[in-house]
Amino acid sequence: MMSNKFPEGFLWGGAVAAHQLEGGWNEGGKGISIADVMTAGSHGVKRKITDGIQDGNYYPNHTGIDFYSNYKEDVALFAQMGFKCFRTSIAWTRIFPKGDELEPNEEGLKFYDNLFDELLKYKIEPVITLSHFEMPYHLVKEYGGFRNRQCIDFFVRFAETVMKRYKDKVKYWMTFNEINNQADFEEDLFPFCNSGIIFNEDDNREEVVYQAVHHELVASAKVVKIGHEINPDFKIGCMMAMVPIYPYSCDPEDMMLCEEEMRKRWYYADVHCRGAYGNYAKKMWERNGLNIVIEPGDEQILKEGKVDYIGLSYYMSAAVKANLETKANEAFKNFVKNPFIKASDWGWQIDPVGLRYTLNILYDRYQLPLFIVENGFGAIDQISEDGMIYDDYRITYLRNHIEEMEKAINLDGVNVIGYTVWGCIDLISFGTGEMKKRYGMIYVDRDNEGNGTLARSKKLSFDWYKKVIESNGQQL
Ligand code: P53
Repeated sequence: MMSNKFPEGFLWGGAVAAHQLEGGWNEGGKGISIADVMTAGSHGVKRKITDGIQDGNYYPNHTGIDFYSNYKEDVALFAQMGFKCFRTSIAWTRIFPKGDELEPNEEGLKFYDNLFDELLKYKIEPVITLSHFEMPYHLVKEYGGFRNRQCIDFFVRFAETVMKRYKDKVKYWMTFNEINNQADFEEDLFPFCNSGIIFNEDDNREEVVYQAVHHELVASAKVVKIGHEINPDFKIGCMMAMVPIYPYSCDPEDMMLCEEEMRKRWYYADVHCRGAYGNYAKKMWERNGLNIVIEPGDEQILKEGKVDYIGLSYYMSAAVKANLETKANEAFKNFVKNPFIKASDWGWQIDPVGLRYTLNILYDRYQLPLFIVENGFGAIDQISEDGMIYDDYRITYLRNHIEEMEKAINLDGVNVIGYTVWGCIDLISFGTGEMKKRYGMIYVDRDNEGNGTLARSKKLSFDWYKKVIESNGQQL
């Protein structure tokens, strides 16, 4: 057997986001977040964003899986699996319920004190995303979300407050989750969740989004700088949704299109990691006639706020083809099925080798430590007669991806510092709001309509992952 397959101290663990599991949406002084006005959808049926909370709608994130009251039991299960780290986010609305207050909500701060203490009790390192799709809804209604530059200050105040408060409890931070999702601005969901943007009919969507993105990149850079002043040991990262794009064929046009699609990821990562926009970004503004306001001093801020590592999610790859006659839709017009790989029930194309490829291109480009903070398999789980869930398909998915990550580390020399399984405990799907799209190694008794006891139980993957961690990745 090979030894030292994974570096010592490798951060194995699980990942979640506050709004997808906490529930307690109006408890402890919490304000309404953007996730609280999103209804449930399903594969092919979009979630609705309602104008405030309206009677007669089901809002799955209001209850989540009630981690808010159940966190001790859940953390104990994570500890049983041997987690070295646990990634979650801080609900901004627990700390600043409306977002524009000057003083934080002590009860919200206390909740995360308790959660982090509970994790640290088991030597589980908290890994914290500051904004995972949940800005205060008040900032959306009153300020227009991140299209408004004032949100930079609100975000910085929030970040500074929690970084000071938890400076001895949390070392790993990330600023904005999957900041690049909003590159698909034709969809309402992504700009809303990333930036709190609700479009008006006469908006130039592209300009509105890239302006908001600029504000977020400035806010992120400011927070990186301030964070390092609060505690020089902090590791502060960005977070990228890495769906690598392949050219459908060796047609040079396909290759060039692929390059252009990849810029929808590099655009963000370049600023986070290199401290400046890429050459192609400015050309894109020019060509598309976008007026992006960059205030004096912004470029300096970006330069001084480069991240320490890159957090990334990886679920699937995609392929593009030039000169397609029929286009899927505006946002994904050049996308085609990859005939070499299979897709999940939700159409996500499963591609473990794509993870090795992704780690390589990211590391080559930025030479920064990489942290895979999301990887996992959303599937419909069946409870067997003996009460067990035999999720061997999930084990296969995770094993295949971990094997490719191992190759990136040992064959390619990529510096990967950790790996957290997305939705280690079943939770509300972000994209569809469903419960039945499950990722967990821990089952939660709750269905799409909100029925169920919320009881927790272990799936087959629970003991499997425990062994993976115990053997530091040698036993897969
Ligand atoms: P759900 C698209 C592509 C890659 C990751 O997603 C994505 C998305 C958005 O659907 O989102 C991340 O729950 C996100 C999590 C989310 C997870 O992937 O739609 O950071 O909040 O739950 C899985 O199956």
